[in-house]
Amino acid sequence: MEKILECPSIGQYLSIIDNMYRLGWDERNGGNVSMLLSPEEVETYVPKETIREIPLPIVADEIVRGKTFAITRTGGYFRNTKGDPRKNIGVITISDDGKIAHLHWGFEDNGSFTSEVYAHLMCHATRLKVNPKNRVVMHTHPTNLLTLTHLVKLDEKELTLALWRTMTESIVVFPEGVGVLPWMLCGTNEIGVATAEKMKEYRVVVWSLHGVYGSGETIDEAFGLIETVEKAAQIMMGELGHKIVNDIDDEGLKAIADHFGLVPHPGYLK
Ligand code: 2HA
Ligand code: ZN
Repeated sequence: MEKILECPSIGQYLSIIDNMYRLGWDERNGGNVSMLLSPEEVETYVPKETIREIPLPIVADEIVRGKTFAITRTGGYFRNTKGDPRKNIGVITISDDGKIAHLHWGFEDNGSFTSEVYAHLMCHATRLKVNPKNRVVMHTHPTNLLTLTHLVKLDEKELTLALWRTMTESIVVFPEGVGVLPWMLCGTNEIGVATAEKMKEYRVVVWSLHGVYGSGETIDEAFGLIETVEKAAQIMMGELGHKIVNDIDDEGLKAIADHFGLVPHPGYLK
C-alpha cells in the first residue's frame, strides 16, 4: 500500500466520507472535506515531490501557507471516494505566496480540488486563528437540517434555541449555537468570506437551502458536531405540525451548561 494510505487520519477521513454518503447526506458529487495534516504526518506519509501545480482561485491567508491538506476532488462522488482515494482526494501544500497548491498525491486523471476551495481555505484560516488545533473543515447536505431551512425562520438565536431544546446533547455539543447564512450562490468567493466570518463565532454554519459547514480538531469531531445538529434537526422535523408539550426549558439548558462547565451563547437564555 502507498504510504499516504497508511496514515491513520487519512484512513479515518476516508471512512467518514464513506459514512456520510451512506447517511444520504452526499448525493452525487455533493459535499467536500478538507483536513490539515500535522508536520509529523507530512514527514512520515506524504511524498515530498510536487507532481503538479494547481493555481488557487484566491490568495490563501498567511496562516495556511506552507501547510498540507487532504481535500476532496471537484466532481468526485463520496460514494466512490473510499474505493478509489487516489482519484477522489488530493494531498496539497499551499505555496509560500498563497497562490498555488503543490499536489503531492492523488487527483489522478488531471483532477483538481473542490469548487468550494475558497470556503475551505478561508474557514481553515479563521478557525486556526480561533483554535490552533483545528484541522478539519467539512461541507455536506444533511437531509433534515437542509429541509428545516425551508420551514423555519432563518434566525440564529431562534434556530439555536429550538435545536438546543430538542435533546440534552445539543447544548453540550454546540454551546456557542449555530451560525446561519441565507441562501447564497455556492462555489464563490462571497460565500467563502461569509462562512469564514461566521466561523469566528461558530464551528458550524448552516447554508440555508443547501447544507452545512462544520469544523473541528479531528475528522470525528467535525462529523460528530454536524451529526448532532442533524439529529436535533431530525427531531424538529418530526415535531413540525404537532403541538410541542415537552421540551428543555431555559432553566434545564442552564443546568446542563453548568453541569458540563459550558458557556452557552451569551444572551440566548433568560
Ligand atoms: O462539491 O457540495 O457545494 C459539491 C457541493 C457544492
Ligand atoms: Zn454543497
